[in-house]
Amino acid sequence: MQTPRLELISFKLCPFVQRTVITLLHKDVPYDITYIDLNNPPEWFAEVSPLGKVPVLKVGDDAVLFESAVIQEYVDEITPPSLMPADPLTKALNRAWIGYGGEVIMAMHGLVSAKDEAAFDEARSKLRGMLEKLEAVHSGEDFFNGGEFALIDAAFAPLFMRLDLLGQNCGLNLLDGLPKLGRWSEALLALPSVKHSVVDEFPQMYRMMLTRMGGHAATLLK
Ligand SMILES: N[C@@H](CCC(=O)N[C@@H](CS)C(=O)NCC(=O)O)C(=O)O
Repeated sequence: MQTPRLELISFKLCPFVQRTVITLLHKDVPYDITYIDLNNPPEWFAEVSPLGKVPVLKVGDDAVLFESAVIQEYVDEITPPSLMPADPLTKALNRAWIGYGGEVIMAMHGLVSAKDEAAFDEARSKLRGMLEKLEAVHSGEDFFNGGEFALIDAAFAPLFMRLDLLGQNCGLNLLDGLPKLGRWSEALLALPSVKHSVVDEFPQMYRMMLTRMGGHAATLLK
């Protein structure tokens, strides 16, 4: 099956966009990418993006998809074989945990944007509690379901890339004592489709973003 023309509207720092890029790279799907600055979006963006958010995937001439988990599944479905588990129950559970992954990403955003130490400590324990829930349901192998990379792994990799940077830049080691997630993170961050899913200057941009946010995390920068 020939894939339609795909254009991804991206913001370089967005973890939800990155889910899509990892899926596209992993499946070797040709696509165009257009970067916007979400802090100063171009006028056309409001017309294209139904909710004013990225990612948005333009498909062919007219269609527009939004919501990262839905975009990931669409890309996966038009490029068989699927990266979703075949068993309906496992597939449904993966979808549920992918949804949870979005909440974990937002909790991480809450941590890096927390204004003072008290808010930061609260956000850190919330995030840590969410990570512990994941540790409890993870396979313990390289990937969420076992030894095979699946769509859920693409959905979580952006989280681990940022947790890794928070460790390097701020000394925050949120995966300490969570061996399954530690192994998962290592396996994901070693994949070419994950490594190449962000621009080369991403680590510097992420650091600058922490500074710009001016929250408690910025005071921890080394
Ligand atoms: N649930 C959405 C979340 C997307 C999202 O929050 N994107 C952020 C950037 S990382 C955004 O566009 N924010 C702009 C806004 O909320 O106005 C998804 O999974 O695609």
